[in-house]
Amino acid sequence: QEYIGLRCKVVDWSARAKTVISTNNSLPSNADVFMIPATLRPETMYGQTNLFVSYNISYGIFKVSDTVFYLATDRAARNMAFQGIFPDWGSVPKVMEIKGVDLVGTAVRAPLSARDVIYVLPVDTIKPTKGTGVVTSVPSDSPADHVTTLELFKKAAHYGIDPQWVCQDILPIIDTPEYGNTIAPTLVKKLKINSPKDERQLAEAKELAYKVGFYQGTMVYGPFTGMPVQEAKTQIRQQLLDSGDAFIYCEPDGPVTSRSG
Ligand code: ZZB
Repeated sequence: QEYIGLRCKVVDWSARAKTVISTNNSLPSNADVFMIPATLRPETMYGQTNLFVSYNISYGIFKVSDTVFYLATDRAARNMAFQGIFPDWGSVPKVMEIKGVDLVGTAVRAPLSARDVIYVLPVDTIKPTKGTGVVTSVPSDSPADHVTTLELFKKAAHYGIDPQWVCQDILPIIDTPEYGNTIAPTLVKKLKINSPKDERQLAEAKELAYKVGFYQGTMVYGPFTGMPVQEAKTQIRQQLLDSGDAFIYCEPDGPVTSRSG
């Protein structure tokens, strides 16, 4: 599987992250730390509203250069070590660990997002065996992201988050003949999905959203407005790679069950 890893620069750590980082004392004071969501949909990056991390995952911060550090799971870093992303091929330059729960409320700048800064929120649907364990939320085009956003806002107190961190914007990015210009909310209504726990319907909605967006979608936001998604996807991906805002991150095939956290 070939993802792109998006470099989302931390602009303000959550209070808990600040404590963990200063106690740990192994990041230089001038460090730029980037959280790295893995995505297959670069064309939707304009509509990013939040980053999701898992409560239960412990993340690593890895050294890329004297001042640049990436945040992802250990598993993702082990893969990155063999893709020329870190300085020494095959070695994992781990500097410190931080739990997902401590990252919640951190503000990041996400490349291409229409929002200036977006906030990190906790979810429990992230699979530790896929991607980087960090997910960027696009509620206009990802049904799961849309229902998760609604749930987090509705039950902010329960999840221990400030409702102001939940970005409720749904920006039209892709227009489709059948499902309009915000495909995820349309599908969520149509399939009567009420909660992030409706796994079966969400899987169906996800597949439909992928297919319809890719084959029938036209961009309605950004410099590629009017272009079919099939063409714009390649161009936006290339633009992100050329600007250095993203890099290619691949995962080997094979049973994920044989590899641990
Ligand atoms: C932004 C985005 C926008 C995504 C969209 C999807 C959609 P797949 O096809 O199953 O490989 N993702 C990445 N890592 C994880 C993880 N560890 N656990 C759970 N979800 C994860 O899924 C790849 C997509 O799943 C990635 O692309 C990421 O969300 C999420 F409009 O990034 B995506 C209809 C989907 N639309």
